[in-house]
Amino acid sequence: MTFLKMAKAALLASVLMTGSALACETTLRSSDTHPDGYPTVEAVKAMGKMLEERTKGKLCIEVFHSAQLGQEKDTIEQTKFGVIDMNRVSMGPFNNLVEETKVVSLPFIFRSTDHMHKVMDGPIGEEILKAFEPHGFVGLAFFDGGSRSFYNSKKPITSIDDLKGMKVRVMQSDIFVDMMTALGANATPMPYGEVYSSIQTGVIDGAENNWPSYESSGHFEVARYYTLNQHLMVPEVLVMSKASWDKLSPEDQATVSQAARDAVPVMRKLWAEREKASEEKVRAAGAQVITDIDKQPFIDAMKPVYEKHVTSDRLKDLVARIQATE
Ligand code: BDP
Repeated sequence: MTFLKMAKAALLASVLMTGSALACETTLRSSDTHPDGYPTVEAVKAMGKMLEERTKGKLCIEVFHSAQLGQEKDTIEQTKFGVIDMNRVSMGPFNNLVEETKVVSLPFIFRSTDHMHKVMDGPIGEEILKAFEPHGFVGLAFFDGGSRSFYNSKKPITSIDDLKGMKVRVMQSDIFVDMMTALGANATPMPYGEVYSSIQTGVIDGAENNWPSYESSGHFEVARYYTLNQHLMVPEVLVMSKASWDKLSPEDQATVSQAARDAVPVMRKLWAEREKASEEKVRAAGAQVITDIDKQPFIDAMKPVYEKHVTSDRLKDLVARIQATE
């Protein structure tokens, strides 16, 4: 063996030992607030595997889960500036930046999961993905965020009246603040990572989220009353920093785009399984679930939220088209 061959063999051995991410020419850093094993985290990992195979080890993804890179609002900023390459976030914290994300963050805008999938998989979804670009992001794909319901540490919520005066955490977007105000509650916008201790110490009475988040965050341990009123169905988005995107060749950009889209069915399957498993887990742990709830008064109360936020022709048109989607 020549010296060069020996050096190459040693290098290969060390690369194999230190894991595949390092073997890649470029490793994209992707952020997620959720813990390892959560459907969004696993879907981006699956996308990374596809990317590594399809680019023959040129491009890989490393997922920094559990908010290792920060809370969503901060990581969105960092993604804009290319400090983070990719980010999987709820569209809520994007509302004040990318106007189009507001329409899919409106309470009761979607009639069902099927309706949401039709909209997000179709031309409206494509338009919303494109809307990220002028703001420094490339929209890659949408993931499911389930439907969000109220939970709290005080009492079962069986009607709007029970929410009156309650301090409820919402994601950082004006839409959600106005939604709570319209329901007579006190909205407290704060990062996801602060919710558990804020409920525990009584800073807030509760929050709202889907089954997997209610479960994986441990919020069910401190807020055991969960009311299945399903007021929001906010899709999640996987974005790439435009700065990182521009460093890729057109071929690699196309491969990234396709791998992100191919991760969607993976995500949806994992999501459906996790929704069930999370519900079972929190019920078994003693969460009190209120399923007998009339949603109509909640829907009716949202009129001022639509009036305040759906003002431009662009948003009016998007809302009308979403509502008309069968
Ligand atoms: C979860 C979303 C996550 C949000 C979180 C929140 O998946 O992206 O950060 O809600 O409430 O459902 O902030």
